[in-house]
Amino acid sequence: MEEIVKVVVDSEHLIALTGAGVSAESGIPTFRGKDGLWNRYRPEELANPQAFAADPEKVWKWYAWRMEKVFSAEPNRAHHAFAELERMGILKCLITQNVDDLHERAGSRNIIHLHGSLRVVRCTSCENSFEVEEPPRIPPLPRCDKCGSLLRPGVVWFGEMLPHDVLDRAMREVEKADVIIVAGTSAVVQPAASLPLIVKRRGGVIIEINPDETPLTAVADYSLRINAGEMMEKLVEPIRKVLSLGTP
Ligand code: BV8
Ligand code: ZN
Repeated sequence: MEEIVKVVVDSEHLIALTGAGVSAESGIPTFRGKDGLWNRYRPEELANPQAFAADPEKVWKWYAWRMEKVFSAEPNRAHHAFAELERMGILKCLITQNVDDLHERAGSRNIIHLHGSLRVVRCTSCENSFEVEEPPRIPPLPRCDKCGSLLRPGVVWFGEMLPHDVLDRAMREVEKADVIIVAGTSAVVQPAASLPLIVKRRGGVIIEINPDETPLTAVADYSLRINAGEMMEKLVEPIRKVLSLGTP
């Protein structure tokens, strides 16, 4: 633990990559875990453009259900710890694969949403895109008030490119990073899963936090079989001491 605290405190440009596991303690189901979303649904059926074109109501009902869960969930200690590390000036950027807004609601500011956000709804035809407080009631299918086309969730589906500006920002961060904390991800979805490898290839350090092993475990410098909330909470205290910051 002390070694990890030292690596984190001595880092020049520490970044984090988070996945669904950091929201698990907030009651948001993960994708590939035992109670994962993909166990009941197949991503091919729902989280891709073909599925939406084939049956927009089914896909929208699934997203409205996920939006309901996320909008009524609370950030957990993992989200709060990441926000605290940013406030301390230790965490420079938080790259997340998650489409929930729990990092924002915990106070994180410098966040890159690789896969979009359930808070965003956008038009399938024109540039219209906006944030929502509530999930849409389905049916009827939500339509754009500018052009009348179908609206869709503001997330990146499988087979869709990540917005280039988002990927550019994430690449710039991994080019600068000397340490990356990878928490709560099964590290299988591309291109997100390649980001920690770029840090590694440049001589950086990977700290993985996950109760299970992942494809990243073999290359991580530290791989901790522990829940993100527990580990992140354990990290913040000693770091605050080392930085001799008083209690907040
Ligand atoms: C793209 C938004 C170019 C939607 C998501 C074959 C080989 C390689 C790649 C591909 C391939 N075939 C297709 C591809 C490309 C594909 C891909 O990577 N597929 C994978 C599955 C093989 N990628 C894409 O399509 C991407 N686009 O590549 O564009 C292109 C263009 C055309 C054709 C081809 C390529 C787009 C990817 C984005 C997809 N959208 N989400 C939505 O959410 O509805 S991805 C989805 O998975 C979520 O966003 C999620 O964030 C992401 C990753 O999942 P995780 O976050 O890792 O969650 P998971 O459940 O998997 O794991 C949770 C982990 O937490 C577990 O390890 C568990 O142990 C751990 N955990 C549990 N509790 C805790 C915990 N950890 C800590 N604490 C706890 N308490
Ligand atoms: Zn429109």
